[in-house]
Amino acid sequence: MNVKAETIHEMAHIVDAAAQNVEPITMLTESYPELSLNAAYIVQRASMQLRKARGEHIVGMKMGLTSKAKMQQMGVHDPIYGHLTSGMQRSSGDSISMADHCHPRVEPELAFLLDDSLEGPCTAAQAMRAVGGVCAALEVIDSRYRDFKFTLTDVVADNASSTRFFLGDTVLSPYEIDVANVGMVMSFNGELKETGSSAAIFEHPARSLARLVNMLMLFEERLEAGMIVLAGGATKAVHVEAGDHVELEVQSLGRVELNVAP
Ligand code: OOG
Ligand code: MG
Repeated sequence: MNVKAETIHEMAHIVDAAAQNVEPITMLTESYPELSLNAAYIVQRASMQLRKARGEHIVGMKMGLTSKAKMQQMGVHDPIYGHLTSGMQRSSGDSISMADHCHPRVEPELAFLLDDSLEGPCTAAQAMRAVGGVCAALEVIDSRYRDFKFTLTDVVADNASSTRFFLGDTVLSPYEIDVANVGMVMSFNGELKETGSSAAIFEHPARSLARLVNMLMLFEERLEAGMIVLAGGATKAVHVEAGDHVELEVQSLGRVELNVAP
């Protein structure tokens, strides 16, 4: 990494301010062409420090771009991870406000609740041993980049577009359901929008979890017991508008919903 610490902090402030002020920015790689993928992950961590300084704490992590549908939609073909903070977490049925977002989209997801810590190297099977519960999840993403367009490096620096996430109330043991292939139906205002299966997430969402753990090895980090991990959108993300009611029904795991304030 040959980007100066000072420059890392400058970039972290830029993405953080864009999120706080709800003002889309041009891609960091346009102003900082020297930004590498690894340095972008350092910018992501530096931006989490800014959130921590405001009282948020890390509650988990998310994988992104883990399904073909998502990769095609964004034109980015490598999986990425981001951090989830206490400030991003909402309960099923809560509302988001358009005023807090540039151009929000929602994604149907599965969440893993970890009973044990996990460190790499690790396989999907080993990763599943640490999972105590699985639940349905809706993730709201909101790129801080203009027109929701970015390179792999840019989206990583922007904490993988994370903004809000909602977990369903039904938590089952991973042994009670076929995690590899649960059906997912996402509706807007009672009208069907996207259907899919957890199989779209790396063919098995546990592979997404293992991939995350292995990616964290570069930073000598691990996942801690109690963390929430979002495995990635099973379908493409769909933009929302004021007044929308979004509902995700996941086979065996029930429903998770959110409202976009009118
Ligand atoms: C990046 C975040 C992708 C997912 O589930 O694939 C993501 C983006 O598309 O803005 O959260
Ligand atoms: Mg997602």
